[in-house]
Amino acid sequence: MSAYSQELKATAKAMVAPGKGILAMDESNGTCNKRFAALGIDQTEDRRRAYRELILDTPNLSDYVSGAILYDETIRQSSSAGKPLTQVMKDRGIIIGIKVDTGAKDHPLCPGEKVTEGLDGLRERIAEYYQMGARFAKWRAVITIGDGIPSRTCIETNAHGLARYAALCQEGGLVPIVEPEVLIDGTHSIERCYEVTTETLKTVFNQLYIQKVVMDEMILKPSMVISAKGAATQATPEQVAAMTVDVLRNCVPATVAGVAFLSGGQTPEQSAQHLNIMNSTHKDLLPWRVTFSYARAIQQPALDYWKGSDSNVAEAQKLLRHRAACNSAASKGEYTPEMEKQAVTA
Ligand code: 5MM
Repeated sequence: MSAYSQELKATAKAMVAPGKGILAMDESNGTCNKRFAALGIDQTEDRRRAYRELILDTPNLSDYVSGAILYDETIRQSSSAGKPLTQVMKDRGIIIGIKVDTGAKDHPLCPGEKVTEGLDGLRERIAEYYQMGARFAKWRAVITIGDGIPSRTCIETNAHGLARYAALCQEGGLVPIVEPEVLIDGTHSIERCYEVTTETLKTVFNQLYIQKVVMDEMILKPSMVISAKGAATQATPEQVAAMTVDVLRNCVPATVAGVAFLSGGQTPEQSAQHLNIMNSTHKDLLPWRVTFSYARAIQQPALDYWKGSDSNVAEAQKLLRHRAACNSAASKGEYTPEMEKQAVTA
């Protein structure tokens, strides 16, 4: 048992408090720069800092968001006024989270597959992040569906990595967000996604058990069961919600503190709609709080509007808050498509 056990349980509970989700803003510099480049925004440390300040200093964001996942560069940065961004978060009532994996690299001997790295020195990095105010962490593993993949090797390696990471986090006082993402890329059917997500989650929870990870001191961040982007037939929102809930019920212990989905390339509206159906139609089947931990599905409209210009900050913050509000409603089963049409005035 971790010396931090009571604190971990309280943090995990707060992360998935009713009406709250977790904002993912832990894009590595490479990913952030790619998104900036697409909009003609300068790919500099200062613009990344300004963008992250825009997000974290959004008024009333904590009505909808419990915590935010940062990248290592961000947790060390300060606002334009010289206030550490971690202090901005504390002042705004947002729990500090940190991405601790060092990225998905080519999996040896498994063509087309990835293994997430970052275990070396992780105990020491966790201790430093805890000192800096972080109270939860994230590690993302990716599983690719394709011709003859995923391999059993890839699923096992990634599940083992996730479990080793989660155990180190709990030892060091950070609630682990365990993120096994089955990618939406490709042409596979929703049935194939169901099959692969089942095998992945069963393997991940077996490894978490072997590594003694405590269920009510962790959050699962899964992908939804969905047709691939290039699939000839696209499943309906009702099918996505029903099959996702079915997989979770078959694979995830009821004692897990919460489930917070990634959006994985779905549009902002789809991400909200799918989450909403799970929390309305299937509400009585869910033993956990089921919420969001989206990045693109919350940030994209704000980023598109901001375009790197300081004069656009206030309007971009409204767009960000609006998406957070839509997803907060979806986490309670109260989202309606009409919310999308409402003037963004809040
Ligand atoms: C799957 O990506 C995570 C959730 O984001 P979406 O809701 O957009 O799918 C996200 O937290 C991701 O792990 C970060 O953006 C970091 O990604 P990179 O590729 O920069 O490590």
